[in-house]
Amino acid sequence: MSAEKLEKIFLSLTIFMLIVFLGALFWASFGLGMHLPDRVGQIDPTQVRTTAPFDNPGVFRVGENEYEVVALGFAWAFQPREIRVPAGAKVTFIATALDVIHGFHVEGTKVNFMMIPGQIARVEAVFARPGEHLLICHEYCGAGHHLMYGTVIVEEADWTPEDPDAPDEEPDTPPVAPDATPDGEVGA
Ligand SMILES: [Cu+2]
Repeated sequence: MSAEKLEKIFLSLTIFMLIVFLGALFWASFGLGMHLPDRVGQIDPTQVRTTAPFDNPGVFRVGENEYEVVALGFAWAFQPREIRVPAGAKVTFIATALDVIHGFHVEGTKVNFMMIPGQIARVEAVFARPGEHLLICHEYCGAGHHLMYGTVIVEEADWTPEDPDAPDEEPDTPPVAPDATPDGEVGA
């Protein structure tokens, strides 16, 4: 085979691969909806605890079917540690870190971003099905990195935080009568 022909084959292969890679990029961003977190703003990283909204981390219902999660990452925990939202709701994560760079990844979903001290990250998500997801830090952040995790609990679509029938309101064990002994005998 002549050198010229070999060259043509390699050139065609190169162009073909470039098209494949570009296609993968377009497919990921437009087909799967993957994109970088919005650039929302910056705050003084030493004043995070006293700067709104991070002075009050938590899960807030902000609309009919809209929730806002104000989250903090620090060595080595997330605040809030448990995030509970209904399926199908629009959930906006607003997050930053207190000390070093941490990661915020909700397993099995596209929620995946870095928590950088003072840099505000904002990510919108909709959890389609009820279930429980592990929330993990995926940026190595020190000796306790492997202990840094939380939980995202996706409730049924009709769940609301005020719902008295919500599972988290129910006690795990039935109440025990005050005069019952461990053997089940009623006090004499
Ligand atoms: Cu970490």
